[in-house]
Amino acid sequence: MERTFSIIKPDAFAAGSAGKILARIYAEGFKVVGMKKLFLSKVEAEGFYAVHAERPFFGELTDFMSSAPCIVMCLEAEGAIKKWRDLMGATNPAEAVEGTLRKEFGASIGENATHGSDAPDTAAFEIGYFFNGLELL
Ligand code: 3AN
Repeated sequence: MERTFSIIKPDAFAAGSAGKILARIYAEGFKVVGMKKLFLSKVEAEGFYAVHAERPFFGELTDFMSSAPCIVMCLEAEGAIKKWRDLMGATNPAEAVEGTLRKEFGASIGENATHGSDAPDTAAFEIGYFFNGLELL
């Protein structure tokens, strides 16, 4: 079993899409090991996305992620990292295939409904950024 980290981003949460996204998560066979609703501060969003600090969209990205509440989750499944990224679809919703979450719920490359870890090391960092061990029992 593998764990990954996911976010229902502020755009999808504000649009009332969290329930539909959670239904897809369960339907695809993930176990929701940890889950909480948060309203990130700018500093918390910057810490989470520190790997993107030099990218031109860093300010826009962290403004957006701290603009409204979101839901953070730790998901568990066989091959969870790839499985969740496949379910999310391409970063740019315009390029995401039919049936993916970003295709259905994403509006733009910045406001793309969901986040998912891209590798085991980033999953470990991201899960640990938001959850302690007791919250993942
Ligand atoms: P992914 O989330 O699919 O792994 P990354 O790691 O390339 O994509 O980008 C991290 C996040 O930064 C994306 N989820 C997206 O919200 C945002 N992002 C990426 N590229 C852009 C861009 N050109 N303009 C605005 N935001 C972007």
